[in-house]
Amino acid sequence: MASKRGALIVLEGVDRAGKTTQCNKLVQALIERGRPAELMRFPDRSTTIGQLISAYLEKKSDLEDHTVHLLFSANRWELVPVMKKKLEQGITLVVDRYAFSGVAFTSAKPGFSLDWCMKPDEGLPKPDLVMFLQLNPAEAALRGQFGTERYETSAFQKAVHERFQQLMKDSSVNWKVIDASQNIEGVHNDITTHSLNVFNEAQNTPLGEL
Ligand code: DGP
Ligand code: NA
Ligand code: NA
Repeated sequence: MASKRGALIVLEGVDRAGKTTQCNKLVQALIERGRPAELMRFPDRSTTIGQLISAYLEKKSDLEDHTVHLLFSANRWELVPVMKKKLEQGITLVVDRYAFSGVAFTSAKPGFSLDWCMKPDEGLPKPDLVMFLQLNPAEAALRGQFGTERYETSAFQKAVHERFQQLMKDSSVNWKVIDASQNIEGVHNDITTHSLNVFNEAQNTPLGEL
């Protein structure tokens, strides 16, 4: 019998909610507790598909909206063999954005249903836990200016936030809402508690599929 698998833990949220900081801190906290853990992020801009996505986000290229949606999904799919291998080796993956960002961002564009947006990600490894860093748009605005990448406008982020609220109604996904208006350590404590709670269940049940 193989040793126990790692947990698949995802952080989601609108831009400036502090996901990247919190992902890094969670990986460190898990390692300090003797649980092997690694960070992943989507989009992974290092692959060939990731470079197409990166150029699109930096507005160096334009891509048709359905096309870019499928590229983001393909970027997740191409990493699935690596993800499965690490999880089987007992490594917990802390993932900065996943399929839920895919659905929330594309469905915030006119003419895209949630259902259509979810299809390409059907069958991806299902996270044991998805934490949504909740920050209302007004508080997010206090954290400074948006960058210059595509999607980084308050109107679009507000639409994305609404789509996430829709997605969180899906009880087949283990969503936890985190109050991201707390200070960094407060958010970190909540995230660490939820993550440690998920280990027993994750290690005794097979990895699911979206
Ligand atoms: P980040 O590197 O985390 O800042 O993400 C880059 C941007 O891409 C961010 O605005 C969120 C957006 N994004 C992430 N995943 C997807 C996806 O699957 N589809 C779409 N359309 N946008 C995404
Ligand atoms: Na960004
Ligand atoms: Na990302």
